[in-house]
Amino acid sequence: MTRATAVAHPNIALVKYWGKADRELNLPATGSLSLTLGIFPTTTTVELTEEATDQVILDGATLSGEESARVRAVLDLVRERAGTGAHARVTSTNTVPTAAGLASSAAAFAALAKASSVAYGLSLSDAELSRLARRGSGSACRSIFGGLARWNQGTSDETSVAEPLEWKGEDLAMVVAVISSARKKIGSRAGMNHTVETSPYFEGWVRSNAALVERASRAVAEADFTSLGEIAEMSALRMHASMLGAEPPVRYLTGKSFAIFDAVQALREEGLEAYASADAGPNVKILCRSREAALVTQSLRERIEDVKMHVANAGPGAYLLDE
Ligand code: 2P0
Repeated sequence: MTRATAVAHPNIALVKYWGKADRELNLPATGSLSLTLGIFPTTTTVELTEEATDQVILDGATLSGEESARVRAVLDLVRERAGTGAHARVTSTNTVPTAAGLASSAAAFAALAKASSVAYGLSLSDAELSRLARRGSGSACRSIFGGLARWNQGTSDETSVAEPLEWKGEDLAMVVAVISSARKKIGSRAGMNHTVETSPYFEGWVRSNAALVERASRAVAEADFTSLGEIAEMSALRMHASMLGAEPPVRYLTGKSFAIFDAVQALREEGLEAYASADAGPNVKILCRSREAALVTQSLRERIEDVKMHVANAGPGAYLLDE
C-alpha cells in the first residue's frame, strides 16, 4: 500500500505531562495518565509521491518551518524503518481549534503515526505506534489508545510508551468548556522547556506528579472515580503552579478559567461530582460521569456566561479508514 488514511482523537491528561527528560526523544520528566475523547477527531492521509520533498497540508494550507519539520521527522523515522527514501504528501484535517490547548497535536501525531506506517508498508504494534507518535509530540503516544491510557515515563525510546488501562467503573465523560479558540502565545513545548529551565518549583512538580501517576493508576484499578477526579484536579493545578514559578512566568489560566474551577467546586458541594482540569490554554475540561454530563453542562451554563461547551465520552484509539 502506498496510501493510507487514519483517524485519531485528542486525549486530555488526568495526570499531566509537563517537562522533558530528553528533548530529542521526547522522554518525559514523569509519567502521565489520560482519557481519549470521542470528539474533535483528526483525519490524516499519507500518500507516497515521486516528488523531491515531503508536502504537509493542514486544513488546506501548506505547512512550512517548524511545523512541517516535526511531521518530516516522524516520516524520516518511518522511512528509515521501511528502508526507503520515498517522500510523501500528508494531508490532515482537524476538527478541533488548532493550538488552543485542546490537544490538537496529540490527535495529529497519533493519526500520522498510524497512516504513515501503513502507507510505507510497515505493520507496527500499538506499542510501536505509541513510541513513533511520541517522537512527533509527547502526548500523542496516549492517543494511540482509546479510553484511559498511561504513558510510562521510561528511560529510553523503547521503554517510554503508553498502554491502555481498563476502567471498570461507570462511563467517564469530559465537558470541554471553551473560553477561547485563539492560538496560544506560548506553545506547550516552549512553555514546558522554559519551566524546566527557570522554575524553582519544577523539582517539586516532578516529585509530586510521579506520585500522582501511581495514585491515579490505583484509583483506576479500583474504579474509584472520586479519587481519580481529586487527583486529576490536583495534577492540573500543580502543573500550572510549576509554570507560574517560571521566570518570566508562564500563565495560561485566566480569571474566567478560575471562575469555572470555582463553579465546578460549587457543583461538588451540591453533590454533583465533577473535577476541573486545564492544559496549555485557558480552556477548562471537566471530568464527570457520562450519565451526569448533561446536568454538569447545564449547571455550568447557568453559572458562567459566554462559554461554549462540548460533551465528550471516552473515544477510540487511532484507527485506519477503509479507502
Ligand atoms: C498533557 N500537555 O499531559 C500536557 C498538559 C499540555 C498540558 O502534553 O513537546 O504537545 O510535543 O511533547 O505533547 C502538550 O504538550 O508537547 C501536553 P511535546 P505536547 O497533555
